[in-house]
Amino acid sequence: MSKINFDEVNFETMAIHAGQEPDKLTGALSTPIYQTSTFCFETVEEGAGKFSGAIPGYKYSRGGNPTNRALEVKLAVLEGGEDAVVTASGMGAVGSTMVGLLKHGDHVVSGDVLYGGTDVVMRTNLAQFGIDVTFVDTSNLEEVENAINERTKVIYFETPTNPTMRVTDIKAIAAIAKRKNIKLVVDNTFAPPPIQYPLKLGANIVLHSVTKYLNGHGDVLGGVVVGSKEDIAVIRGNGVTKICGTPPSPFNSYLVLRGIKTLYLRVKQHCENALKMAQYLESNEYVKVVYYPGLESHPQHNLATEQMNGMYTGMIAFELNDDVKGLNALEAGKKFVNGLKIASIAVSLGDPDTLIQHPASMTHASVPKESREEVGITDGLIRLSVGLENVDDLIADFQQSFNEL
Ligand code: LCS
Repeated sequence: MSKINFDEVNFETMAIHAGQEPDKLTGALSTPIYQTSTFCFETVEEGAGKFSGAIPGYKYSRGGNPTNRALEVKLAVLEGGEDAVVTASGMGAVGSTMVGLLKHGDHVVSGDVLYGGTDVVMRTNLAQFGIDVTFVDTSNLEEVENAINERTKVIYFETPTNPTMRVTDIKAIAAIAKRKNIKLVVDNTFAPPPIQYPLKLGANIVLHSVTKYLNGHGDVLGGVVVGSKEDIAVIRGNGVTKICGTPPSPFNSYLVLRGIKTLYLRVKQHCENALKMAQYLESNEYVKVVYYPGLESHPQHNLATEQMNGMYTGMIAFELNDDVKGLNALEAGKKFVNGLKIASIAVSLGDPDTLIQHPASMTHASVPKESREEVGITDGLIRLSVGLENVDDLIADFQQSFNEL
C-alpha cells in the first residue's frame, strides 16, 4: 500500500503516484509490464486457493494482471470511486457495463446524443437481448422523469455530448435516479478529471474511452469503468472477463499509466487552447454557430462552469454559414477542413495533435439521418479536438484556410 493518503493530496500528486508502488522484486519505480497470460502456482493447493479466493493473487490475465491493476487503482483514485476495471477499448467499457448491469426485460433511459458506437449499442444491440431503450434530451429533467418506468434499471448519458457539446446536470439526474433506485452511468470521456467528477455529483458509475484524454498520446485504445466495489465486481465478472472478454494488454496499460502522469498539465492546456479557439471561431465572419461550454453563448454555460470546475474541455463543434462565397455550409466546411495544414483530418480526440472531422459522415454516420438531424448533428457540423500545439499557430492555420474559401 502506498504511504500517501490520497484523500489529503491534490490532483497532480494523485495523477503521478496513485496505483504506483516500487516493484516488490527489484524496487523499479516505474510499474513493470507484466506481459504474461498466465501465472504459475507452487502447488495444486495454491492454485485451488487462488481460484476459490481463499488465497489472494493472480491466476490468468483475463481476470487480472498487475500492470492492469495499477491502472485500475490509479483511475479509481482519480475519479473518486471505490474500484475500477480497465478494458481494451471504450466500447469494451460501454458493453461490459451494459451486460454487467442489465438483463432481458430491463429498460434504459439514454441520452439522445451519444458517440456513434454507443448509439448503435443503445439503438440496436441491446434490443437483441430484449432490453429496450428510450432516448431523451437528458438536459431536460422532465423528459428524463417521464421516460422512467418500473423496468428502468439504468440512466445513461454523456456530458458534454459527442459531438453537440450539450451539458446535462449530473447532480439533478443523480437525485432522480436515487429516488427511483436506478443506476446512473455517466460517460465522462469528454471531461475527464480534473474537469468533472460524476461520482462526487452522485452518479453510480463513470466510464471512459481511455483512448482519449486519459492516455492522451493517440497511441492506445483503452477503456475504464469506475464505481462501487459491488458494481465493479459485477461488471468485471459478467462483462469484462466473461461475455465481452475485453481486458487490455498490459503493454497498453503501461502506456496509459505513463500518459496519466501529465494528465493535469495536458488537460489544462487543452482547455485553455480550446477556449481561445472557440472565441476565435465565434468572432469569425464565416462561422454561424460555435458549441463550446466555455462560451457565454452556450445555453448551459453557467451549469457547465459549476459542474466542470471552470475548465470545460478541449472539444468544440461548429457550423459555417449557409452561404460562404456561394458555397453552402457543407461544401464550405469540406473546403475549409481540406485546406488546414496543422490540424489532421481524423476521428478520435484528446490527442496532442489537433484533430478535425465531420460527424455526419464519420463518427456518427451510423446514426439514422432523421435522428441525427433531430438532435443537431447536421450535415454542416464540424467537430474539432483542440490539441497541444501553440494556439496562435492553430488560429493562423484556421485563418489561412478561411482566407482561401
Ligand atoms: N465514449 C465516447 C464519448 C467516445 O467518444 C468514444 C469513442 C467511446 C465511448 C468509445 O471508445 P473507444 O472504443 O473508441 O476507445 N469516440 C470516438 C470518436 O469520437 N472518434 O473516434 C472514436
